[in-house]
Amino acid sequence: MMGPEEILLAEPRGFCAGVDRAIEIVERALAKFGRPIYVRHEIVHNTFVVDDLKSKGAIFIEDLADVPPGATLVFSAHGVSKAVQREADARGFHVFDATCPLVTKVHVEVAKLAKEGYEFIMIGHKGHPEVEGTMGQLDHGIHLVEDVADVANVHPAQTEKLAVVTQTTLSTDDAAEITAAVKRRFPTIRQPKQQDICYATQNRQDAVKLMTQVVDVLIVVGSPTSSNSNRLAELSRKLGVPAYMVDNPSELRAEWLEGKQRVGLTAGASAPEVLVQDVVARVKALGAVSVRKMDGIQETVKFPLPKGLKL
Ligand code: 2E6
Ligand code: F3S
Repeated sequence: MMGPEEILLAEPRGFCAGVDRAIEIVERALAKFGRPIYVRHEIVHNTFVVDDLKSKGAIFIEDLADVPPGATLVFSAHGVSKAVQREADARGFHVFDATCPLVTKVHVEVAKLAKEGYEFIMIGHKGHPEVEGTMGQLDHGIHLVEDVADVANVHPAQTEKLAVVTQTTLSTDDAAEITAAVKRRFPTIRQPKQQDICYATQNRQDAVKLMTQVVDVLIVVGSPTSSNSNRLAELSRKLGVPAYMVDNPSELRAEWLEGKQRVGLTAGASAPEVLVQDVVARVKALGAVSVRKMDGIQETVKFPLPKGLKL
């Protein structure tokens, strides 16, 4: 059976501005305050990133009860609920908030409209920390729908003031379909001026769409917990191209590439480029001779660091 001949790299792929910033916050906190630095939840959903920061002195916890008094604490890029924020304040931790500014934007919108009397339909994945954080901006009046079927089962207290919000890393196609169902049930519902799905999610999914027209198989570098990475593999499969996720290059299996000439390679927004390059080396070792970058848009988004960590 023939092995791979060509590798096509998706553009854009890998780190987004929110992930860059979140990792930088932990690194700078370590440099400025010394180890340990406590981080609530994986700073981003990537095993390599988390292990690297652990080796530098970060301690990852889920429960604030595991943070000693007086410690420095970083909130992950996915954001936190008001309850978590309050608890951290009450315990007097020195907090740095690595919530992606595009997640914070959704939190701010929810808080603002809630003051005006709005209730919300949130489209997202139950149990995901971003969904917990966004829903936890309010103590009531925010109703989660995960799919079109859920839309029939939400029961807001009133329908005059309703707004829709979403998780930032959804499948753009699924979100459009669910939003359409929400609008059919609540025709006057208010939508955000600009969608909540972030630029990085949109761009990585657009790149995979283009790529599936020319590749025989897609490899996605990303951890199993990463929502945006999972959406890339899922999209490829939906478009008829087999896709596999690898958390690290050793997970790549030769049989996935048997009989596949062109191998597409992309990475979720939390997956480091070193892992992509290691996968390239492995696919080359299996026979690929050329590596080509797809054309794609160049991302220039950059977010400032929080006060107290700037150089
Ligand atoms: C924060 C918000 C959105 O699982 P998900 O895709 O949300 O998270 P990561 O850590 O894989 O990606 C970055 C991110 C952080 N996305
Ligand atoms: Fe932010 Fe989107 Fe990245 S919400 S952390 S820019 S995937």
